[in-house]
Amino acid sequence: MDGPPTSVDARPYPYTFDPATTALLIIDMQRDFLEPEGFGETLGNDVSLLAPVIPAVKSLLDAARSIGMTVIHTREGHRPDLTDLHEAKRVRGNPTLEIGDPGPKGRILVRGEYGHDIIDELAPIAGEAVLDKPGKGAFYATDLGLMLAKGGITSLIVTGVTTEVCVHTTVREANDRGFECLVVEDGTGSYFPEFHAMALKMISAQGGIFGWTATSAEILSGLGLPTTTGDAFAPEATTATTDADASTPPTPITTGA
Ligand code: TIU
Repeated sequence: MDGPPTSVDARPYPYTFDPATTALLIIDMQRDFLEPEGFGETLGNDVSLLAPVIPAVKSLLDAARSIGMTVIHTREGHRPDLTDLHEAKRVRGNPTLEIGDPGPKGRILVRGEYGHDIIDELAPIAGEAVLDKPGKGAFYATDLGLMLAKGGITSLIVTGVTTEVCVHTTVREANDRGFECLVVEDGTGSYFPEFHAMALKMISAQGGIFGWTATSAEILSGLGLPTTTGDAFAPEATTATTDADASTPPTPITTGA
């Protein structure tokens, strides 16, 4: 990954970074949020709205793997004994099933359950960190800051769900810790399209108050990697690649042990 810094067309102006000191941060692409009968659905959401995010995240995951860029997957969830679950979070939203209740895909938002894990399309492979977090932000009650410092990471390319909740919280946390953040427009998504659009605007407004936004195609182009489409806003048409590596078991990082 030696060479001049990478420059990506972005909002509010081009984002310049070194892939060697950048991590692809994939926020909470879990069955509990993207598939029926999980946490997202218990909150009353139409989880099918998040499916269009998957190809863009996959294209960046494949790109990061191909150039050896650091990849960190996060998962929102709780210990089986729920000792890390605030009462306020448990009852909030009057869900049809509460966190910890048994559901068709296992206990809702509990670590180790099928529904809590990352969707098959984006399954981590060996060498990629999997960071379990009890809150919305990826820095809260985790060792993410320590991991990034140890890896010499100063810049984050942020993808995942949902834009205005866990992605935004994490980007705000990252800003206050001195990280540069590029949020992927088609690689993030919300149950509320209007919140997604506004959340992206909030990041790049005021000269980039929280960072930058760009499409997955713009990032791939900046990295000198091929995209299958010239239409930056068509995530379903971005590069599809093999899932051959997806069966390799991940290296879980359990925080707060
Ligand atoms: N409900 C919602 O939009 N999001 C979450 O609860 N967590 C994440 O965003 N990951």
